[in-house]
Amino acid sequence: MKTLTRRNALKSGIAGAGVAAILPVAGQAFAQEPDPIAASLPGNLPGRERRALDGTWRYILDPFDVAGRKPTGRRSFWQNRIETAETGLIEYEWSSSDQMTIPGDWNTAEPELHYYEGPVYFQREINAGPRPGLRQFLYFEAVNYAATVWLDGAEIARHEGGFTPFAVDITDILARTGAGTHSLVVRADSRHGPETVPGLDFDWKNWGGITRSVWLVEVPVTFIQDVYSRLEGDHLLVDVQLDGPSSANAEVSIALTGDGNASSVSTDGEGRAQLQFDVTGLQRWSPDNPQLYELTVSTASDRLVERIGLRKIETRGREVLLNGEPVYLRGISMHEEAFGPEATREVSQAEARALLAEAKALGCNFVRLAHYPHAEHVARLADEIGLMLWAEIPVYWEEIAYDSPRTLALARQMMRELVMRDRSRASVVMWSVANETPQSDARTRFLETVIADVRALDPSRLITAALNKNVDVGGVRDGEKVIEVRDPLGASLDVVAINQYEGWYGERTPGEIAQVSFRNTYDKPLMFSEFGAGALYGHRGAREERWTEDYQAWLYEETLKVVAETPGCVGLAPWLLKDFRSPRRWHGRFQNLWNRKGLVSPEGHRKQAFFVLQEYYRMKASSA
Ligand code: GCB
Repeated sequence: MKTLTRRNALKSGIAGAGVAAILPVAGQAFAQEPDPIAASLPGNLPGRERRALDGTWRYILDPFDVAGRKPTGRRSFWQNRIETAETGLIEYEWSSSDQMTIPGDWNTAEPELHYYEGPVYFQREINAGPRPGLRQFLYFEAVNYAATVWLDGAEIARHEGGFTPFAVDITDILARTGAGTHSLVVRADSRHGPETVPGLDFDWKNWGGITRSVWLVEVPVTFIQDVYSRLEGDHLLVDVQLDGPSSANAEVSIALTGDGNASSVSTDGEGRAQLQFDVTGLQRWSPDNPQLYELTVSTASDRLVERIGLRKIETRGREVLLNGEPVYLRGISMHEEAFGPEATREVSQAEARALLAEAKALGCNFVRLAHYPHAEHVARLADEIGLMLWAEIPVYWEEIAYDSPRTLALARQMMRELVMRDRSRASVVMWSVANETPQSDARTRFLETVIADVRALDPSRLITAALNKNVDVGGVRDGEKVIEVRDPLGASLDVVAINQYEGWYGERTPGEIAQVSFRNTYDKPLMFSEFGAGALYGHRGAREERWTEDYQAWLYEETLKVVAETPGCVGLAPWLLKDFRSPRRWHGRFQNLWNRKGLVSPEGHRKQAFFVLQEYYRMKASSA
């Protein structure tokens, strides 16, 4: 167990920020303030020796949070069983508890947990022991929302944030406890509170549990903790960070397939090295040509292979340039939910591929991953099949405590965990710091702090946020309604993005959308990060009738005309690819606790609006 030091925080990339890697969890979710526990997160997980701890776990539900509130005696679920000495009464024992498959959300796994929000304890046994010359980490890809981890009854980690990974170094523990069977217990608490991220109100289902894979990862004692590569002109810059006792002044070498030249350099006293390659003759990555190269990083004790794409993303005035050429973002927004009548939070590689393939079929070159970090394999798949991505943290709507230092630290931590995980993915072209946040000084300061972190961690990508179109409504000009984008946050963004729902929320019908025009007051690219309408698949009728596919298609037709005419508009990511579960969608006939703004139904049936957008994208692609 390691306590977070300032050095760890610096090493992990935010110079001077002093952000704890693993934060205390909000009062709502935990009774006592836990000690922060941290470990270096081994980056580039798929390139590592690792054993999945997925499969059957036991679980115990604690709906009244008795163990969290009074963590003693009879409800110490981190023990294997509790037996009262005097009476011999067994209060619980893991070996007779219910079973659940991990990864997965409990809402899908058990019908009676469909809307459960609260703590659940999970347990499984792992076979492990000391491994000479190696360090071992327990690595959690995601636990929603707050996690506490115990090994053989001892607490070893806490983490808050339902969508980013965390790891704990268990080398020393295994050295003490020895080889054999160890009991691993995880408490997942899916409740949100006034200071959590997201806060108490959000438009998606709060899928709880160990929602992504758990791994036992092995690395050499001194290992390559992080590799960050990016294009600078015709050079590939590669930053390498070693971790371990022999990190300083160690030789690091790098090779790239297709290049033939290897280069090597020594790390500095902090275990850091930067290497450069001339990649003039190599192909550039793009959605049309998703060429990947193998980057091999080696040290005396470690070797890591990363598949990377070479591409440059930047802005010039009101344009976005991909590899120096203006690009139009033919996008769609998407939640992380698998196809199927039930939907699930756990999206396997195959399911992610199916979702991205549908976006490709729509004619997209861009996907907005809303509203939180999606699984790591999504960006890797997008690298491979050729899609640009927008990646976002769930600073969402107004119920975020913009004045709270705790909430700010949490948002910074989430952003850092996301950026560190994905900053070598060519597909990721934009980081989004927020969605539809209310304008206030506190909000703007909060987000500017997050933005400054992102610029320090990754100067090679664009920064955006989905602004609320209610930013400002300009006056009526020549019978036109001009909506001006003036949110002060725009000053700190590279790409100004707006969500607008003309024709759905508000007074106008789709037929009146043409009366509206949008103007960006910033000399920067503008994109429409959302628009849309609810439609129940198969419900057909007059186009004026809400909830029909016809209404949705009409709204798309009319909105696309306005989008096409908006000056400086670099693209769009309408809301959204597939219908998704949302408990705040109450219409009994049309919604039934689903948000129906998908272009395809939960089972993947295409609605009429799919074809309208597909046609627009065909036209845009052929005129590019
Ligand atoms: C929005 C939100 C999105 C919602 C959508 C809707 O503006 O960003 O999360 O799901 O509207 O359907 O109302």
